[in-house]
Amino acid sequence: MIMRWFRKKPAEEKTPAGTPPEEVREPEAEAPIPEPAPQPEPEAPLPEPESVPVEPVGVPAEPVAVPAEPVAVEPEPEPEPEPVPVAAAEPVAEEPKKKGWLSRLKEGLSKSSSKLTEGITGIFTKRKLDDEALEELEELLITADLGPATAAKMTAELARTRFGKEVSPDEVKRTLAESVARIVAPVAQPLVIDAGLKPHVILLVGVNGTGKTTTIGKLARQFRDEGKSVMLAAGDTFRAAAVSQLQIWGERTGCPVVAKETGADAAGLAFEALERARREQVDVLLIDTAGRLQNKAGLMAELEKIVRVIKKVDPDAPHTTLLTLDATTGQNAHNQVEVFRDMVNVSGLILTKLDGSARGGVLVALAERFKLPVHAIGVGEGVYDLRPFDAESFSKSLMGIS
Ligand SMILES: Nc1nc2c(ncn2[C@@H]2O[C@H](COP(=O)(O)OP(=O)(O)OP(=O)(O)O)[C@@H](O)[C@H]2O)c(=O)[nH]1
Ligand SMILES: [Mg+2]
Repeated sequence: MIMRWFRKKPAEEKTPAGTPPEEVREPEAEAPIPEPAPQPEPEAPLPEPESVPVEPVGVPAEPVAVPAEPVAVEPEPEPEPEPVPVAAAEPVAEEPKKKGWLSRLKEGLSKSSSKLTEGITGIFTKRKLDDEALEELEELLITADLGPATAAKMTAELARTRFGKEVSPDEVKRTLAESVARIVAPVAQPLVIDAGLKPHVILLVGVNGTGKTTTIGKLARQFRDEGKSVMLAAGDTFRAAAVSQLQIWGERTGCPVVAKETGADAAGLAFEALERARREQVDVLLIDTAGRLQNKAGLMAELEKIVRVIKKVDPDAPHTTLLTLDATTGQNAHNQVEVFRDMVNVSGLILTKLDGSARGGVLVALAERFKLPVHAIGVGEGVYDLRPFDAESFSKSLMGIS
């Protein structure tokens, strides 16, 4: 049976919210993320590609089906953190009942929409839709990160029916919102969890700071609210802080976290997590990964290895590979899609930090160019600030239409 990961009735009406982990950093600045500064790459901790740890950490000994390959046994298995009881999980930081998700979305997109609506009002107050106005509009759309191709397409659509006529800013906004909705509708696809898979494996990939770990926490909350059992795997073994950040999300959402010491083999950890999730018949396994791009070859090797190793447990896993993109990076997001699409089989996108960005238009350009499903958007750091991506409400919110 297939189930949607969100329901019509917003989860926040039923469940108290959590807070973002203490570890979380300040929201990113408006400027595009620069290429990460070179740092020493922890090549050393990565064992040979085909070595697979067989000792599940801290779980009852049970024969593990290991592929017929050389096997590296972890010398000193780390005790696995105990699953946290659901009841103990919920410090409440938000009051989600106060706001409906539409107003939250609108508020989240306000930086992007105010830029667009102010620009449109400036161009179209008592003005005919002539070539000059179209050019100004096209430029505005480009500066709002909709990209040259999308901007040209949208202005052409407007010109087709309105050229030479006097148009009001509201009319322009409505027409543009319709164009945006048409462009993004095909990619607005909810993330579907296959209840027949135990677990449905979701791998989170993306550049550092784009919101992988936070998105895992938000998704875990939503799946838990739907009554699913969820396990988290701290596949970013590069930094100790990354592991503890995920553990905090695990506590707050009542999900067990499979983690190992810093520098442990991420693929081995993912393998163990999947074995355990299978044994425990967990519905969803969310695997976090490191996002450093300073050594693209190293990252690619690690991600490919994670995928290769978990396929030994389930040839169809990961069933979903989500790329998180930080909306504040604007056009840089295009490069990130290209890079990660080449590394792993990205099945869908999650655009984060739309709330902190005037560059929400980039989503439209990405939809037009890559046609990858956009499953959800992040409009804040809170646990409920991940919204399913809906074409109509997004396009209206982006154009500041009630
Ligand atoms: N405003 C806002 N902040 C967000 C959103 N999503 C994530 N963040 C914040 O962005 C920062 C980075 O998020 P992480 O989840 O740690 O990003 P990451 O991709 O796991 O980063 P690495 O582990 O370094 O690769 C944190 O401070 C988050 O709270 C969002 O939708 N809106
Ligand atoms: Mg992280």
